Amino acid sequence: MIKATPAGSGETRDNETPDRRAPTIFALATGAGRAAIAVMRVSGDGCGAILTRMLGGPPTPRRAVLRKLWRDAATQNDHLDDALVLWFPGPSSYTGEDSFELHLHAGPAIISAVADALVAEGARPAEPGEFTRRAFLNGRVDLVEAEGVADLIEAETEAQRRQALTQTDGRLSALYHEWADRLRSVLARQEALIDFPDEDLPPEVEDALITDITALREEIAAHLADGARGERIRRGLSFSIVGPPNAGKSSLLNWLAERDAAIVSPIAGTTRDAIEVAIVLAGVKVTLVDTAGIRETSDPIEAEGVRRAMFHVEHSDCVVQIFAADAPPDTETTPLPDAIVVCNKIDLAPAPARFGEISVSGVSVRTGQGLDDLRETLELKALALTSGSGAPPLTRARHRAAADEVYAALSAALAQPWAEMRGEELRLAMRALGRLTGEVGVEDILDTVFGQFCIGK
Ligand SMILES: Nc1nc2c(ncn2[C@@H]2O[C@H](COP(=O)(O)OP(=O)(O)OP(=O)(O)O)[C@@H](O)[C@H]2O)c(=O)[nH]1
Ligand SMILES: [Mg+2]
Repeated sequence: MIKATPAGSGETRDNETPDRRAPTIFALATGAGRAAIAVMRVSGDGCGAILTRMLGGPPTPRRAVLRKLWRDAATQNDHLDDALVLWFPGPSSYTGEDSFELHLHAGPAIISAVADALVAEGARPAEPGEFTRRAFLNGRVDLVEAEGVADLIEAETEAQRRQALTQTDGRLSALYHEWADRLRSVLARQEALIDFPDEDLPPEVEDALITDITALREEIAAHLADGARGERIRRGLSFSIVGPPNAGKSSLLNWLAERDAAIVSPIAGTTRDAIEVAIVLAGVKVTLVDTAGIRETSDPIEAEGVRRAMFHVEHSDCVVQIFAADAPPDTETTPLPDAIVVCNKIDLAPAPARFGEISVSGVSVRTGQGLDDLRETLELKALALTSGSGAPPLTRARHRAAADEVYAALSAALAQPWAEMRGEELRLAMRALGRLTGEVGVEDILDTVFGQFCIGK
């Protein structure tokens, strides 16, 4: 017998919709501030009635029509605005519910009068993310796609925009769904092994099962090991500029940032704090960090600056190690691991070709020599840190945690000699994957079991 354990079902979207009625919500879809047009978005069961009250009736679905907007169209009481109206009856709307958009003149008095009228008709202001949350609850998007919508709105750079699109258009979800399909098939076969232990199932069945679990586990491991590429694109990279005092760290930061973000002076020890500036390199968001010159010092403030500089050496995605041509490092000093090494002030003295094993980029921030080449080197580094195989990358800590869990459960399944125990680990993996997209329940697994093996006896 297959035991229909209800575990996991409490984590599906079902528990969020005990009430079938969707209260009507509204929000400005456009930003606040002076503008020509403001778009008011409304969604929920009351939409049809509101359109009747304010327009005299819903217009043709999905067609933009210009209408007079009234507090009460029947009595032609209180003309609010002339608006472009779009009516999206459910379920084929963004939220899956009846919804409409009002393209209003963006005056603050118009917006608040329309909001008042909507409240008078029983609607309430939407919570943050509530439209997309409803889209998820109504099965219009899965969790991963919903997160992609948030990222798309947040996207500041080319790389972030492209990555968010792979999420909203379902490419990342497709990958997770493909894993779920394979896991479901493995689990179904595992259930068969448990249910028919005495029947003559050929040993190849179990061998193929182990092979499939191993293959899926390796694929998830590769996805996890993908250099945190997606998370890096999302939050941006950090590059820190470190080196001895007066090397020209702040000068280089200012040149890359194209503004005087940090104070430059001939006094050694000018920069005492870490100064962060956001720039874009090859379409990737990069936070550049200028740091205090690293040296022995008895000044407690400067010493704290040096400590912070060392922190950034440890925690940056890339370190730009810089020294001045007229004050090259002594033979004891070694380059920082994986650093991009820069020799500045080549207007004063020639740059050495190498520092330890690393080749040196010679520049002069004063004359501009070598700076374009250095920018290109930094762009290539930003690209290298954020590009990978064609597969859509993992983008969030939540996905990483779930994928880690799936990986651990599959590893545990492979280590299990007992079929029953292996089945339990596979179910754990399935549940973790279900949490990722927010949609796999136990019924889902049972359907596949019955469907594949005709167990209905
Ligand atoms: N000749 C020459 N001087 C430069 C060059 N780049 C920077 N300088 C000068 O070197 C001095 C130190 O520059 P900063 O950018 O403040 O150096 P820093 O590494 O930030 O120094 P601290 O903040 O003290 O650690 C300033 O007087 C700059 O004008 C260069 O390429 N050539
Ligand atoms: Mg400085």
